[in-house]
Formats: sequence, structure tokens, C-alpha cells
Amino acid sequence: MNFGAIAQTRLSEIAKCSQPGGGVTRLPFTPEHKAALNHIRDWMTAAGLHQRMDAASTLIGRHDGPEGSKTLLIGSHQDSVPNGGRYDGIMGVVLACLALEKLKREGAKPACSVEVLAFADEEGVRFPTALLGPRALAGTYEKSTLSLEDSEGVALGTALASFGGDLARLDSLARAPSEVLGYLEAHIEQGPVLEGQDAALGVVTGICGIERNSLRFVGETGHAGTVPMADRRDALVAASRFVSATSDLARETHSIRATVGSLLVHPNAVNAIPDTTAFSLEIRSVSDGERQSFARQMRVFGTQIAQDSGLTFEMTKTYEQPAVACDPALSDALAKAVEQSGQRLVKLPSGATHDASAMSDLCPIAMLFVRCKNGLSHHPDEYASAADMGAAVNAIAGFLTSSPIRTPPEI
Ligand code: HGY
Ligand code: MN
Ligand code: MN
Repeated sequence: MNFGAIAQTRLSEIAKCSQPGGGVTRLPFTPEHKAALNHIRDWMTAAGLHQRMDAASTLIGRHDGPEGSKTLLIGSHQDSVPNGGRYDGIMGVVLACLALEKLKREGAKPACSVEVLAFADEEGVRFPTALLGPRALAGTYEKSTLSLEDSEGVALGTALASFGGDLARLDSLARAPSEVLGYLEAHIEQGPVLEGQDAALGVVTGICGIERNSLRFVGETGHAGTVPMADRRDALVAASRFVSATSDLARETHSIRATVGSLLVHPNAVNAIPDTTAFSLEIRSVSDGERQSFARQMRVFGTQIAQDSGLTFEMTKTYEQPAVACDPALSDALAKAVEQSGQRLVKLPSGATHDASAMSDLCPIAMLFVRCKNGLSHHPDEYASAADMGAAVNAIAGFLTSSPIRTPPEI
């Protein structure tokens, strides 16, 4: 069977579970999410998995391994960014199901129990938080996040409850680390490295840390035609100095990725001097130390700009995820499976964050990257080939039957 072609077809189908408009827009706890779950249930049925939905609305498909064996968790997220691609997240769910389906068709059995996980919300686009599903399994979610609201004023907890989640049982989702072998996530690379090295697959060495800040410059508005330039306290001029300095400083480092992704101007009128700018600053790095030092430098710089031009400046951290290393033993087993499936081995860090970032608080993690055309992601033209996804199915199937994850029942 051509599992790569089946993956491609399934991903085209589930991409239709999207808000109208270009690309895929599938946010958590929405009708699009509900429709997507029907497809995922079909994939899990074809793989012979028992299915259930947990209290965080993670859809789980389980294969029971030998009596007393530990469980390998494998999956990714069903949600997308607005106007996103058809592979980010959901690819990891379909490839996991197809690897188990392949084993089932070949009469082979995974070396342990396996659970495929389709997490509801990794992107953190609808709510100013993310990863409730994996954090609930790791026992690290914070109740306070349930009151965070989306742009319509709907709280995360309300959306989860009306979707079928159970707030009262979130605490009971935490898994016992002793029962979990590890977590494997297959994901489109979202970058150009594998394509640059002409490799279909890559084994991830570590996942970058990330922090998000909200910033404000406040000056004074006035008539665009009458206030002399020297007398202005223009919040947009201050913000533009800050934004270009952010990019210049990040370019001087080798590990920092800094992005001002959203910016609001008030009063946003062609003939009025902006008195307020409110904007985001996201900073990523595989080194938490470098990320924190960069944030400190930008805070000092923003304060200086404000002092020089008579404005006020605020910078508040709103979100943070530490960098995490992939587990060497699990990654070695994955690397062997990649090579035994006939693929060249490439190892690389991940500049994107993933569900695996949160799962690392529960268990060892490993990630498999699939080549991404032109490194394009969070974009309608995101693309992975059927051949590369077929190679990933083979490597995952090999990993699931490999000896390092065989857990003979505890004596
Ligand atoms: O932002 C990220 O890195 C991920 O796609 N949520
Ligand atoms: Mn993703
Ligand atoms: Mn993403």
C-alpha cells in the first residue's frame, strides 16, 4: 500500500474542515475542530485503535501492547494558524495512525502499548495560551488559563466545556511517568534544512524556548499639520525605532529569532500624531539564557527610547516556554529506524515549538521532521510530498517495533 499517498489524500480531506477563506483555519473547540475529529476517528478505526476523548478534548486512539507493557504516546495537534497549511500538526496524527495501520496490515505488533493523541490546541491563536492537552497529561496545566478569553470574550474553560470537555476532570488526566515510555511527534519541518540537505526525514535534537511580550509606547496625539516635528511625542516613531533595533540586534546573534508580529496604532488617523502603539515581541532561542538576555537588552533599549522622546514604555511578558532537549536514547532508536528504513540521517534543532515541548515535563521526547517544500509553513502553500510522508510512515513503524521500546512486563 502507498501510505504516503493515503496520507496526502487524508490531509487534503481534513483540510476542508476549515473556516472559509484561503489556506486552513481550524481553531480549537470550533465546528471545524468537531468535523476534523470525525476524520481522525476514521483513521484510528482503520488502525484498529480503541478511541476515547479525554477531559481536555484530546482524542486518543489506543493499541494495547503485551500485558503490563508501558505506553508510547505519539501524536500532534489538530489545530492550525489562521490561513495556515494542511500539514502543520495534523500530519503527526495521520502518520501515527498510518504507521499503526501498516503494522496491522502486515500482522506485526508494536513492541509496547501505543496511544495516538490528537491535541486540540497547540498554536495558541484563539486564546492567549496553548498546550492545555499535553500540559494536562503532564500535570502542568494552570487552572488560571481556563479563564483566558478569545477575541469574542469566550473563556477557554467555557469553550472547552461546551465542546464536550470536563473541567472537573482535568486534574485527573495527569499520567504516571512510570507508565509512559515516551512521546514521539512527527511534524513537517517548517524550515529549509532538510530540503537544503536533500533529506526526506530529520531527527530533532531539541526544541527552542519561546517567550511572548506585550509592549506599549504612550506619547501625545496632536494635529499632523500644526505640531512642529521637534515638539512631538510620537508613539509610532518610537515603536518603529524599537522594531528595527530588535531585528538588527537579533541578526547579530546566531540563535535568537525575534518577531514583532502584531502592532496597533491609536488613534490610527491619517492626520493625527499616534499617541499609543501596542505591539507584541516574540523571542525564540534554543538557549534560554540567550533569550532572557536579549529580552533584557530590548527592555533597556525601549526604556531609553521613551526617556529620549518623552514617552512612557511598558514591556510585559505574557507567555514563556523553556527550551527542551530531545531524549538521547529515544532519539537514537528513532535515528536507527530512519536509517533502517533506507533514509539518510540528518539531525537538527527545531525553531518551532510543539506539543512535545509540554510533553517533555511528563516523559522523554523524540521528534521526527518531514521535509518541507521551500521551508514554507504557517502558509497556505505549505507542502510535504507523499514520498516523504511514506518514508516517515516506514520509519515510525520501524521505531514502534524496535527493541529499545520493547518493555517486557515488569517482573
Ligand atoms: O509557534 C510555533 O512555533 C508553533 O507553530 N505553534
Ligand atoms: Mn505545529
Ligand atoms: Mn504551527
